Amino acid sequence: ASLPPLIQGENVTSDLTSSLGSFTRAVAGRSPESSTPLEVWAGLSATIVDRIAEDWEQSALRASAGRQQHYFSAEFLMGRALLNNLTNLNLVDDAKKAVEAYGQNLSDVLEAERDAALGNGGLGRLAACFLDSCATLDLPVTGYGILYRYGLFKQSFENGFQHEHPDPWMEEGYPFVVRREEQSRYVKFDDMDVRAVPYDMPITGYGTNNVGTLRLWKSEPMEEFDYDAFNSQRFTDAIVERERVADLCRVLYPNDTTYEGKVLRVRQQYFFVSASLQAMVDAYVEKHGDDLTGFAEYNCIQLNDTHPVLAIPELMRILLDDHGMTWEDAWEVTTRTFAYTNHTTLAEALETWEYSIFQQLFGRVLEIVAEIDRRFRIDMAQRGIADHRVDYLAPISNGRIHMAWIACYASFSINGVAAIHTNILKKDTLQDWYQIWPEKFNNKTNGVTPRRWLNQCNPRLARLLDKQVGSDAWVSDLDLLKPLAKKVKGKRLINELIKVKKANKQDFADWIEKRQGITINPDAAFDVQIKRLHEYKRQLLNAFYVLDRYFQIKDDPSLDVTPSVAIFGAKAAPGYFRAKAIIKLINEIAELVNNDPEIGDRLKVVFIENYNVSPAEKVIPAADISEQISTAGKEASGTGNMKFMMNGALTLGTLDGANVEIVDAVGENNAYIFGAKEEELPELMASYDPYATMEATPGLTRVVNALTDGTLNDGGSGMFADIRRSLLESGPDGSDVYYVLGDFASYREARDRALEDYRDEVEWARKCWLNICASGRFSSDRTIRDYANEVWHIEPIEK
Ligand code: 26Y
Repeated sequence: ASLPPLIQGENVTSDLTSSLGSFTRAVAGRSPESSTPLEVWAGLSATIVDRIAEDWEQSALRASAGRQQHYFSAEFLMGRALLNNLTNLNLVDDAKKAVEAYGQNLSDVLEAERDAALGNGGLGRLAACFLDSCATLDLPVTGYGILYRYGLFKQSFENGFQHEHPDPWMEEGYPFVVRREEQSRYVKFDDMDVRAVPYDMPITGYGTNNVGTLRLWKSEPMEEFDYDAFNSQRFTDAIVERERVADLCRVLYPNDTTYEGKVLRVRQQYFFVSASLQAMVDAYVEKHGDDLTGFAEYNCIQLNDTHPVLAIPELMRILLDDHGMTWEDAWEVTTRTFAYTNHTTLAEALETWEYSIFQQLFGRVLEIVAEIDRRFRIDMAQRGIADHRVDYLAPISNGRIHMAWIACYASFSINGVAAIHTNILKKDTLQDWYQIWPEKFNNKTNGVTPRRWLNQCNPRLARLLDKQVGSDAWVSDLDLLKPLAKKVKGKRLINELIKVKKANKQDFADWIEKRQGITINPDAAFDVQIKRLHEYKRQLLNAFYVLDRYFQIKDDPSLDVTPSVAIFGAKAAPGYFRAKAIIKLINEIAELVNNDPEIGDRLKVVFIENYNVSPAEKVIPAADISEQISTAGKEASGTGNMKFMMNGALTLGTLDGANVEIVDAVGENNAYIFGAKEEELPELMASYDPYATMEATPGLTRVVNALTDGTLNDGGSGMFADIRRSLLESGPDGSDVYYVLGDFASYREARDRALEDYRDEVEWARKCWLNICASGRFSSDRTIRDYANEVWHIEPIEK
């Protein structure tokens, strides 16, 4: 059910119109009529914060009355906020009228907003979806992270190469965070003291007046004026010192999956967990007095991967040093407070820090980690665990601190993010821990919020679902779509679905034409792969298919194939050479294919520049085929796969991550599954000869040779030869470890079959409908309910 407006009918509009006028004049210093869309955005956003302020205050009060959950994450990939809030407050129509009253246009105003890109990809976006679900479900949950001054870099293509540019996302002002000066805390490092100032963002829910909080910490100098320093020759030193402190939060590290032991990064991690824990402990003391033995009855902390794991020794430090607890009591509290989510099986993503870094930054925390290590070794010896195993699992070994091991030891819950991923953790990545503490392990398959990823981004489909369900209740209860599956034979319904998809595709075609000057045919099949660029995600496999199809049409210019558009969106970590090579390769293939008149509409390639949350909201509703083609066992879950399913695109994928559960939900006939399975790969790889495989697969040699035979030009960078080497050469950096050539034939067969099936418009749309109706279990509401009931043990707050 939707939220009743605070004031009914016309009053809401006129009220909103007048506050929009006031707030816009306040931020822009001129009338809304002559303001830019960005200024009207700022005015409207401030209007919204003004409207929710009281509910926000009340919600925080109610939440603090009982047991609370705290979500610690170095990343929150929020995207845009205004439309999300307008929708939740049921104010979209009124806002439209208010904006129009000043001769402005709501969609221009909404498009003026910048994405809050405080995250790299899946892990950060998951945190954002979780906050949305927590607010909607009235759960007492607060998010804690870092207010990065620069979000994830902006990507441009120059000559087909990726270039990175800074993203000063809040430099023109950002109304959705409120500075809470009085909630500041001090964070001490051995070489500097820092003031942590929280900026709180309200998180509205759908159909509720509960408003949650995302608390983002900003680092500032301890004192506004260090008079001694400023009144002496040390003036400039003092200024430099101020900047060093502000540097701490300056930038989001753009690596996912490749770990780098950067001192600044560990500083960021300690900074935000220390400030957050201090605030939590202070709040507890204020309510319950300074005996902290009951802390874990009222507080639970979910660690989003290992990035916030320093919270474990830091809570120990606070309990021991600031509150005089014994080690045993403090450890008891700590081990009942933390729960840990793992997001990867890739070895290169596991965080380990050099001992010397801890020594330099926080000697006391290191002492505590060393004591945890000492007691861990005794504990293990008593359990009869062999010395070499103990050494491998210990918090400190080989001069390094192992964050995942600290997390596994101290947390009462350890979870993976899809069924297959949790199983891999148990049998492989974390097998020793599983043997010792099987009861800690549980699975929480990821989910995505149907508010942003269906209701907001795909209004046409949303209104069709309203009609079928009889209300908008599905928006906060996605399982209501399940019984609609039986309507799949209804001709009228399926025709409406076809119309919805067509209109969405036309919108996307218009958008990309305007944005990048590429013309695409909206009747072609839109085949979409959008995600970070990584070898394991195998954008290369997709690119090879495109190249192969290109050669096939060149061989036989009259070839009758289903017209398709291969759409990519991906950023590569700035230091990840091979990922950047694959971006250049796709851009070169696009150049070749799109400019060949003989190819025409049969094949087009689009690379969405600067892919982010907002472009995702444009392309997902328009997609026909969802590319989820990682090497089996490598993608922990994936969440894009779920967004596509919800919007009626069919999965073309391997049995990896949550794809396994998607196929399970929708049935094999309604997805296109290919490739080696996770359990088959070890044996396949043992005898794998990529060169022989290439030669034995028709057409594949020509594709691989195109990398170096002059067909494609890497601008003299040597990048394409490097890609070829990674596939064909033996040795640790070669041998096609992601099995691209091995899966090619099976992938081509499945994609061909999907494109063939696409020709039967009605049959295809039926499969789409079944996907939409089966997507309920991939709502993050389901995921959050499971966390709340099985791990967090929290209840919706009383209103
Ligand atoms: C340590 C640092 C280099 C680092 C920074 C970011 C390591 C990892 C990450 C981000 C990882 C990430 O986004 N993982 C993805 O998490 C999603 C949400 O659970 C999964 O769906 C997806 O499979 C996984 O790759």
